[in-house]
Amino acid sequence: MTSRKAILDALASGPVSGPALAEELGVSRTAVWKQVEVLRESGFDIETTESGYRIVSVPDFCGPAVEYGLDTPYRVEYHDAIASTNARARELAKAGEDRVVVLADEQTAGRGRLDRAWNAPSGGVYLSFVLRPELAPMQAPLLTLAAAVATTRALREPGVDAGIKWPNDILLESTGEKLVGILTEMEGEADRVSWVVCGIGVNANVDSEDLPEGATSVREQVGDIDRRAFTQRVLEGFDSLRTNPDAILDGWREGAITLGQRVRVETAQGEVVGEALDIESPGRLVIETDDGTVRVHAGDCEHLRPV
Ligand code: BT5
Repeated sequence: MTSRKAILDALASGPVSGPALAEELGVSRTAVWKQVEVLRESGFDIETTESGYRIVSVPDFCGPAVEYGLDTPYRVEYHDAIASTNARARELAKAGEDRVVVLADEQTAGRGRLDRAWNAPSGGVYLSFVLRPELAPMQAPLLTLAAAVATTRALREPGVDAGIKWPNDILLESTGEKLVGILTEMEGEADRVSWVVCGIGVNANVDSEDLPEGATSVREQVGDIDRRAFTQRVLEGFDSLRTNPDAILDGWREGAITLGQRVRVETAQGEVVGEALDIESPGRLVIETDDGTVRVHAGDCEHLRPV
């Protein structure tokens, strides 16, 4: 754990003196003082009282703000603007990092799947986490499903009518407009993932004029949200799911709008049309077609009206 996160954790439960902090964390008093100054510079209002340092207020949206009170051990690297949080997360992954989240207010070269572009104006939540899970590469799609489930739950909390379209787009249930895109990248051997980067782009506090056609934002639906709390819910929700495939699949079924729908899926092997029946590990969609049951692993999915 970074000393910044350790200090934030210690201060979360009330005032602590500099010497007590230094002793608890096994660092010098000067190191504590320096970290407190860094936190002040990033926008924390920290009072020095008789009983020690006390956090009076937390900045809106930055790395330490998301780390403060976060109930899962991630380091958060925040950027006001960056080309792509996934690109930065890949660099960190290649350098051996684990459990880091790259978070940004704006991306200037956000990426979708298949080299498509992702519009990422200021006010969104763009995050990519780096993990080194004990996982076979074949199982990695489960992590993407877990990210979709956690993000959908976090969106439903403030009342956004969000649902998951297979495999991992999050749409407004009533209109089908897109709210969130997810892009997972990984590197590994045949039997073992070396790292996974899972990127989530949420149209949060942005105007829909700044988004492509067919997209909507949280602002447009329910007004602005607290992006700090939202990011924390996503990270905590993801972490509580990610090692439990049954919970991921149940959560996905509960959040999905694709099941029970007539769909057309473009796969590398051709088009599959039929009724989406279920999801199976690690993310296969089970489709009832005129020629029997077909299972698809990947592809672009379109919801069709019932015929
Ligand atoms: C996705 O791709 O939906 C995955 C997007 C992942 C973005 C995140 S942001 C954090 C991290 N860092 C990155 O650089 N990327 C990840 P795909 O299914 O290929 O959808 C892309 C298509 O969605 C585009 O071709 C547009 O039609 C549309 N689109 C682009 N920007 C959008 C937006 N902000 N909201 C809704 N739709 C958008």
